[in-house]
Amino acid sequence: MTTTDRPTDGGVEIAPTVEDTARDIASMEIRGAAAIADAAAAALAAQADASSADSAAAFRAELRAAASQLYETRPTAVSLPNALRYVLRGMEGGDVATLRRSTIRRAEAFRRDLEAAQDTLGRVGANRLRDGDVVMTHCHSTDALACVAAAVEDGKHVEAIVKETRPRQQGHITARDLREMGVPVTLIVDNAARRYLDDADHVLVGADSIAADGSVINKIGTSGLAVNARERGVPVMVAAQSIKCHPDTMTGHTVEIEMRDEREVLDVAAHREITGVEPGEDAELVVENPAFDVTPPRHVDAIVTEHGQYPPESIVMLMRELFGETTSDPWQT
Ligand code: RI2
Repeated sequence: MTTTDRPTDGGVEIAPTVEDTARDIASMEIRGAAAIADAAAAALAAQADASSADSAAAFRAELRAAASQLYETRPTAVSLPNALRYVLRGMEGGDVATLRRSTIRRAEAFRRDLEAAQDTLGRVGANRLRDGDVVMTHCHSTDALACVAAAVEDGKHVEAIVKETRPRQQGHITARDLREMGVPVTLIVDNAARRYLDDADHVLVGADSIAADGSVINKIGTSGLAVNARERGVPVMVAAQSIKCHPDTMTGHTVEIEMRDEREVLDVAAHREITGVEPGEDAELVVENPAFDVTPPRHVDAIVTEHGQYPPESIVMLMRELFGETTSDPWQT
């Protein structure tokens, strides 16, 4: 693609990598809060690298437009705006060459820190797992799996009960990753979770966002699992790097829950079978597909981060340290 063919956003040139990344995040080719943040930072670096801006102001405008496009892809995982904010705040310099260098360096630092944070939190989380423990997982979280990986590295025998996680069945990815670690896996349908909780020592999940009051926003079904786990006396452990902390919730904002396409739940053929007509033609059949839910802090035992383990009600202390009072979105200025 030549420079003149490139898609533009409000007259600003957007690099093809940014377009591709935005599309892949929206379609969930790239998914998982940490992977989304990593890809977004890489896309901003690609934008900086590809930029043909002829002034510092034009360069900054390009980066803001790229960040805005990435931001619009999915609303719930705060790791995405946190990544964009981190990279844009590191843009420094009065000329294009310096701006380019600082932006790329900042994106690289973000990606390195992300990986290191996951390793560190994995070691913290592993301390909660004893030799012979069984964890029950929901969806696919690389932060949660890092805890199991570190426990296995420590020589502990860990087994897993893996919920398949409708509608997209990301539990299959979890089962694959765990088997690669040598962890024995029992795969169950979501509806079997309560029955199998009696065999589990921990519920271990990730998070897309953590609110200042300690609420955990994670894949739909997490809150029901946590309520059942509490009733069964099984501790709920949330593995979440600090980039999952949602700064806006410190000032009273709520986290938007993404509603995804109904065809993830009911494909066209199944829809036809039920209604006899095409999707959208029977106004009385409504299919809802929320991607996430909110687990209140009283149903969570510990949030494990790279800064240590927190009771959910104390996570706000970490958030104050990390974010101070600033929660502005630099791509909107
Ligand atoms: P890591 C995923 O969301 C799941 O809800 C998972 O628990 C969370 O992101 C965190 O994943 P989705 O992108 O960052 O599959 O721990 O909708 O990998």
